[in-house]
Amino acid sequence: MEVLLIAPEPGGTSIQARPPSPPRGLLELASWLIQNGQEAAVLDGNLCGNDHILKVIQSTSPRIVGISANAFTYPEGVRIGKEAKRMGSRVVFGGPWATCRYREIYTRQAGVACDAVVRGTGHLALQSFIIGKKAPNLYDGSSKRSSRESLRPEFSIIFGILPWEEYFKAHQISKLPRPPYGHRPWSTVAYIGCPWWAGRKHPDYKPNPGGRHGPCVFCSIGGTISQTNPSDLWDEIMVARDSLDIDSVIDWSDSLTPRYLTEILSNRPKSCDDITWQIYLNAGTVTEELIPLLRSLRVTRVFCGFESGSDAMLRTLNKRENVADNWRAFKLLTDAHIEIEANFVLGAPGETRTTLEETVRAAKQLADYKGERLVWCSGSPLQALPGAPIFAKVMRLAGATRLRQSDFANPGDLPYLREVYLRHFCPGTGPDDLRWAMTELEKHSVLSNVFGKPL
Ligand code: B12
Ligand code: SF4
Repeated sequence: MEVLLIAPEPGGTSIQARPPSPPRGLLELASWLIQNGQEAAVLDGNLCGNDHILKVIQSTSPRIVGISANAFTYPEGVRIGKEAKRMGSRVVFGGPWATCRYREIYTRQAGVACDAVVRGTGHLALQSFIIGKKAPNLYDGSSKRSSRESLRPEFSIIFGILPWEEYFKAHQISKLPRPPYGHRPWSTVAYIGCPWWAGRKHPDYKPNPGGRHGPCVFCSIGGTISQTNPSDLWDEIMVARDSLDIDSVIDWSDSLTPRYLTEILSNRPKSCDDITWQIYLNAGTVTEELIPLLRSLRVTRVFCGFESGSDAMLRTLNKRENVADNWRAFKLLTDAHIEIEANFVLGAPGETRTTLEETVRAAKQLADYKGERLVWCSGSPLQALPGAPIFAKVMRLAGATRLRQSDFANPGDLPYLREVYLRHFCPGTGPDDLRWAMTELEKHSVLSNVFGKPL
């Protein structure tokens, strides 16, 4: 085999249960390579297990192994990379963790678990790696820095469906499973990036009424915006419906804007009138004018990061919305019979037991609105991920204590950073209070996990 692209299964058990959601980045890369005459396959450890991946590497000896790494899958990626190198493959890392920690990864793993690291969009850099050429965002130690390339070449996603079929065959899936609650969804990420990162000149940028600019402090997705052409998006959905019998779309884009949603709706082919959607929205974009658009698009569920029930915490997080905005968005969606998944980020700098209590009360107020629980309500402790504004602050503190920034190549250090963070930024609270708030918030969920059994 020429190129094997791998999404490792994360180690540990802290990951939320979700229906199989194909690793879109890798499938796009495989699709791009195939359209350019190369042979490529994708294996997903979340479906087949990492040990199976190791067996496939042993039996097929791919010339190139590409490993996608986020903060939670990187350690397992290193384990797979080491084995692949031992078997004689050339190994390249990419993905969100690799993008942020490329130099540290290379310094520690070159020759052991990898040969190069790609930052940002992978298509052209991966192709360069395969043919032994250089690319600005392909780091192999020969230059001091690597750029964070943001080029996502235009290519037809219809052809891109090919590795999807192969992907499902490789994992012995003939149809996408239907979760016990909801529809049989197709996963898309139509709008990559966020206007809050992109800056004032971007057409979707919305000023912060509080006067501050920049992204939410915990957000690491970066600013480059890449928006799928809406008619290509519908083409992809139609192919997925015909070949995999999907009846809905989950779009994971963090910031689908009203402008882009309007474009999606106005490009909808007649034959897709019955497709339902589950999307992420910022509470601030949910207005009375948006509701008819959401209904026409048949949006059945909205994931909304309300983040906190305390205005002070929302300001610290640099959210555009205050508690009243969140409440207004919630009522508009609920009155329109759209289900809501409410998420809260706990432990922002300055969080105390009192602000956590405000959040728990706010969630109860939402759940009590129509006398029903929320379809999903959860809180997660703020995690300082590389690339997020809060990360630099935590690293400064960590550097002053035990870790140097340059050492930080191992996501195993994240719990340590959390501890540093809580001690310095949240002296008024601690892990016990956070656990208490998480348990209280979950009580307002209908489901025990997002697509799992009702409680
Ligand atoms: C969709 C999504 C999910 C989905 C589907 C994941 C999947 N199977 O792909 C679900 C809900 C399952 C999910 C789960 C989780 N996710 Co998630 N997810 C996303 C999201 C919104 C979009 C990812 C995506 O598909 N992008 C579109 C594709 C085209 O881009 P891409 O994947 O980045 O790939 C491109 C490049 O990165 C690069 N590339 C990627 N891999 C490789 C490999 C090689 C070899 C090369 C050369 C290049 C390369 O090239 C690709 C094409 O340009 C991102 C946020 C974002 N906007 O990126 C978070 C994000 C990736 N998730 C994140 C996290 C933390 C998680 C969870 C741990 C959450 C949790 N606590 O449960 C789990 C982990 C699950 C797992 N098994 O790994 C973080 C990772 C942070 C970090 N620094 O590592 C992100 C960045 C969001 C954030 N900032 O918090 N996630
Ligand atoms: S968390 Fe969402 S709204 Fe905030 S900066 Fe990130 S993508 Fe944008």
